[in-house]
Formats: sequence, structure tokens, C-alpha cells
Amino acid sequence: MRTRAAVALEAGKPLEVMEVNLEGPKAGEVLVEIKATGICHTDEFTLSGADPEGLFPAILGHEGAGVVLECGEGVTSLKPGDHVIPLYTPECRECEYCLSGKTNLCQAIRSTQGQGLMPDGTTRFSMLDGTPILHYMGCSTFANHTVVPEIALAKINPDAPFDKVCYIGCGVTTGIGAVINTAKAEIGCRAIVFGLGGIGLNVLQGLRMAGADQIVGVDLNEDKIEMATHFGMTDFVNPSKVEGDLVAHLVELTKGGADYTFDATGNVGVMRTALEAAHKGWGESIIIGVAPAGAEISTRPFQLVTGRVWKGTAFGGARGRTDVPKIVDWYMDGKIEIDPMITHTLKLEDINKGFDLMHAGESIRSVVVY
Ligand code: NAD
Ligand code: DAO
Ligand code: ZN
Ligand code: ZN
Repeated sequence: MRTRAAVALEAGKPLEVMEVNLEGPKAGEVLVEIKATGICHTDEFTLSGADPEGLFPAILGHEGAGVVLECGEGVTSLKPGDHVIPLYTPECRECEYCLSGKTNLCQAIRSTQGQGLMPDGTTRFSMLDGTPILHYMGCSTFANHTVVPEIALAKINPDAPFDKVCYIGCGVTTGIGAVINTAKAEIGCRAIVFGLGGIGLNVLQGLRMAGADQIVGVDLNEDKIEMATHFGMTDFVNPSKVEGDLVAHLVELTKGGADYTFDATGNVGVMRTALEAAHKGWGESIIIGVAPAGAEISTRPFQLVTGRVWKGTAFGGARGRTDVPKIVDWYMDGKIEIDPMITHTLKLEDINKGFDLMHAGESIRSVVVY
């Protein structure tokens, strides 16, 4: 079939919207009509060329929602008409990683997914002249139709609005999951969230759900205060306005350091501050941000010797097929909020405006509706 897609032809260039060829689903795969997709910072990271694993030409996008149109041979858990969210972290429920119960990093299709290919080592997308186009994070939601392995699709409530719950495909789950699955934050804790963007706001609402007593937000951009307060921030700190040592200021503000700190900036200097602002003896610092190629973190080992813990989280530690449908239900039941964070809705033709708004710091989430 043919479908419309925004294609990343090369790093550093705007996406080009064009007709592309899409082969039908092979065994274990599913053809999905994407109804809406968010534009995440990580798409920008890859498009910019900063992602060392970025491959081109490719169809980016990993925060979508849509409807199953056709199932390949052997697919048993989905049928045409089901509403789904594609998962860049699949859940096969059979590999050593899934069975460990200790991680969400299913490895069943890791190597081909990382090469922009389906599990059989080929791509379903091509240009009209036959040039192959690679998949991205196993999702490629910047196409109106895409093919996704069955194990990388979460079946969701069919009443959920695509243009809102697509955000659960990355940002919402990453932020809330970092609190619930990775930090396992408890009622009455104190927390600091560095970076109040599309991920950080969801960390805030995760902390509010978990019953945190104090939620400090840290950002250089004071335009973020209003939205962050709406999502549960109790105190705001602008590092550029702190006189003296930022760590000391945050430790004093949290009466000895935070039980949990979260980096949602991707800046390795911020990651160090976050670790050191965690409480001596038990504070945990969770890295969510993806740092530029070659960047390294550092701190004095004594920070860890004295009980602080450094952790990281991918997709909020969520097991996608199990957890994503539940998060969709939380949204439908009003337990979490998404709508105010969708600041812009665009047509596919205007997808590059979404990247411009992100660069200008003017959007939280831009969503493309097909
Ligand atoms: P964003 O651009 O919307 O937000 C980043 C925020 O950090 C902005 O508000 C910015 O003003 C603030 N900031 C930047 N530098 C700062 C500094 N030095 N001190 C304080 N604040 C600072 O980005 P986002 O979509 O929220 O993504 C955040 C990070 O999370 C990115 O690195 C992204 O790649 C990563 N991410 C990780 C996962 C994962 O699974 N681990 C998933 C999605 C995104
Ligand atoms: O299993 O080795 C692996 C890779 C898992 C990739 C997880 C990616 C998480 C962070 C990237 C940001 C997502 C938008
Ligand atoms: Zn993302
Ligand atoms: Zn697995």
C-alpha cells in the first residue's frame, strides 16, 4: 500500500512529507493506522544528528496511537479494529529480561529494532523509487500507517482519545513510571525534579499521585512555573538566580536533601547536582534525560559511599503491554491529566513547526493528528 509520512532524509534537515510504500505485515507483525502522534525531544535528538545511533533515511516518531488494520500470520493477541499504542520498549513476556521480573528492557527484538529493521531484518517502508526507508524505535509513528511487531503494541480502551493518549506512548509513562516503578516514591517523601518540560511535568504528577509532601521544581525557564504548579510543584528554584552553591540551597530547602531527585534535562552537570542534592544516607537520584553522544557523568565516590544512590530509567520502567493500558485507564478515570500538556495540535504537513516550537521552548507537547 501507499501511505503519507514525514521522512527524515538526513540529519539536521527538516522532515519531508511524502507518499511512501508500505509492505503488509509479515508473521508476528501488525499493520496499524496511526491516528495521532506526539513529537518528543528524542525525535529531535535523532533528527539533529546528536544521536550516535541515528540512521537515515528513516521515519521517526515513537509516541503514537492508532487502530489495527491487519494482523500477520500467528498474531493472536490483537485483531483488526483494536486500538493500540506502539511501544519502543516491547514486552515479549518470554525473554530472559522479561522473565527476570527485574527490568522492562525486553531484548526479544533489540538488535533489529536498533538497526531500524523489523525482526526478520528487513524494512517495510520504501520511497516510491524503491529506496528503503528505515523504521525508528520500532514505531515510526510519523507515518499515517506503520507496521509494528505484535509484542510492541499495547491494546487500549477504545474510548480513549487518540490525540491525548498518544502521549502515554512515551512522555506520560516515562515521567510517572520513573516515580512509581523506578523510585517507588512513598507517601510523605520530599523530591526535586530538574527540568519541567514534557517529561518533568509527568514526574511532578507522578509524585503528586504518590503523595509526596514536597515537590521542588528546578528550571532555567520561569515560563514553566505556571504549568508545573498546576501539576503539583510546591517550590520553584531557578538555578541562575541562586546565589552561592545550588546543591547547598536545595539541601537546605528540602531539610537535609531530597528522598528522590530526578533529572529530566539530559544535562550531565544537572545530573551531578541532582545526585548531590539527594539526602545523605538514603536519597536516590533517577536519571531520565538522554545526554548527548560522548557525555559522561561524574561525582565524588564519597557521595555514594555515604548512601546516595544513582539510578536510571527507560520508559519509566514500564512493561508496555501490561502497564500502558492501565495508564490509559487512569487518564480515562481522571486520575492523571494530559490535556493541558498538549499545547499544540498540527497536521502532518506542518510537522516541522512542531520541532520549531520545541526549539523555541514554546510547547510542552505538539501532537500531529492524521
Ligand atoms: P524538554 O525540552 O521539554 O524539557 C527540558 C526542560 O529542562 C526545559 O524546561 C528546560 O528549560 C530545562 N532545562 C534545560 N537545561 C536546564 C538546566 N541546566 N537546569 C534546569 N533546567 C534545565 O524535554 P523533555 O521532552 O521533557 O525531555 C527531557 C529529557 O528526557 C530529554 O533528554 C529526553 O531525551 C529524555 N527522555 C528520556 C526518556 C527515557 O525513557 N529515559 C524518555 C523520553 C525522553
Ligand atoms: O534494551 O538496550 C536496550 C535499549 C532500550 C532503549 C530504551 C530507550 C530509552 C531512552 C530513550 C528515550 C526514549 C524516547
Ligand atoms: Zn519520547
Ligand atoms: Zn522480552
